[in-house]
Amino acid sequence: MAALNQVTQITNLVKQVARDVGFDLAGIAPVRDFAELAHFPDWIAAGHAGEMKYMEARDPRGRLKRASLRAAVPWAHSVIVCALNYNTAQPYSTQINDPERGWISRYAWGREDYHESVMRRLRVVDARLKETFASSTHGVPSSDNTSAHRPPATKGFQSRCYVDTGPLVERVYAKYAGVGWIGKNSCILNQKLGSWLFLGVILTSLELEPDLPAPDRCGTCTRCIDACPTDALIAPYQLDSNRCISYLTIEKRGTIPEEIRGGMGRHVFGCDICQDVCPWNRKAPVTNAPEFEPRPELVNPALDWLGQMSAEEFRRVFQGSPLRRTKLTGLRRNAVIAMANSSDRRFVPLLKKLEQDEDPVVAQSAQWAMEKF
Ligand code: B12
Ligand code: SF4
Ligand code: SF4
Repeated sequence: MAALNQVTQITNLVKQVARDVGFDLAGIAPVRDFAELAHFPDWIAAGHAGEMKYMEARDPRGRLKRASLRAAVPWAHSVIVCALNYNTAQPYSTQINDPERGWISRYAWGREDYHESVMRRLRVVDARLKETFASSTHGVPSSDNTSAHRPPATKGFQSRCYVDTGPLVERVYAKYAGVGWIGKNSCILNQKLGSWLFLGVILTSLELEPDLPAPDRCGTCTRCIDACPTDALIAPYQLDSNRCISYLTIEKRGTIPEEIRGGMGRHVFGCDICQDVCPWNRKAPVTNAPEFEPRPELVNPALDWLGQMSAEEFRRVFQGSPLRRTKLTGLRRNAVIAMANSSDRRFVPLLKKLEQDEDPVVAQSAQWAMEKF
């Protein structure tokens, strides 16, 4: 009973510290092979990860690491899932229609990359957990962690923080930590906060008190599936990355297949449509995190600015920003495709110039754009 009380105390403390450092939500999930994870190997086998080879990482026995955290990290017994709201008081992409301007996803308007914002907070929670564990009687102090007679959960303390890169499908663990349900657009939605949430996780060897999974509140709605311009949501809860504008504009290197370019509209980095149309985001509150304050030039940015950007300007403007991921080539390629999709003839002189660009990906995209004009 005494041990149970301590588990409750540590669990409550973890959640309190998570709130203190600015997380909007925090919950605990046990480490299990949840039913949703059975879909992961099928998703990989169907090629829905596109060129994101890191999604296919396998253990020495050939098992997909992300399909089973239990197998990939046997010492982990609980996952602390934290969520940080990044919504700001700006219009949705579906409310804006200026042919000269493109769209950068809502999550990338701030000064700092979310990996850093979330990780910084996770580390504080983790440090507090370590401190508390060291001074508590719950589990075995590290000097005694070689005992072979202890149950695994108390064999010394271990923990690990991840934002994106851990061997787990974060959204499945977020569901079982009660943070939100998995929507038909495959995003985590919270009843009060909507889906403009970043996730971060701490794996721990402690058996913390789990939360209840969040119930699915999508009901009969299919707005996200109907609104996706490239039909990337091939069925409820199933996304084919090869068709997703977010993947194409951020992760895909080289040229983008011609047949899908038309559906990309004026998106130059990421895509928010399947969240913009979601009724649960209609009244989504705004974030308290100062680093997500939008930089005005990135909200609905001018396409000619992005299309002509130099390497030096790219480095300066996007220092510390998530946009570094697409690199200068990717951003200019995307801007050229967006110019073609805008059908605004004012871009013709610039596109003619870009047809001769020294970057072959940009030049090829500009030639295609000119053919469209
Ligand atoms: C790879 C990746 C992508 C890829 C693939 C997306 C995807 N849906 O898988 C791309 C580049 C397209 C992408 C896009 C985006 N991403 Co992303 N991405 C990831 C990453 C690194 C892995 C996701 C993953 O494991 N996918 C594998 C597939 C199989 O998982 P899944 O789609 O979640 O599907 C599960 C369930 O839907 C489930 N399922 C549940 N019920 C049912 C029922 C049936 C019948 C079936 C078949 C399946 C099923 O099965 C799957 C699990 O096996 C995670 C971080 C992480 N480590 O988890 C971030 C993450 C999911 N991304 C995030 C974000 C913010 C985005 C974007 C919004 C960014 C943007 N604005 O452009 C978009 C959203 C697009 C979308 N609708 O999902 C956030 C999501 C936060 C949230 N509120 O949900 C995460 C968690 C990053 C983070 N740390 O905050 N992303
Ligand atoms: S992010 Fe855009 S392209 Fe990807 S599934 Fe959602 S609406 Fe479709
Ligand atoms: S738009 Fe509708 S179906 Fe899609 S995630 Fe939101 S509530 Fe669910």
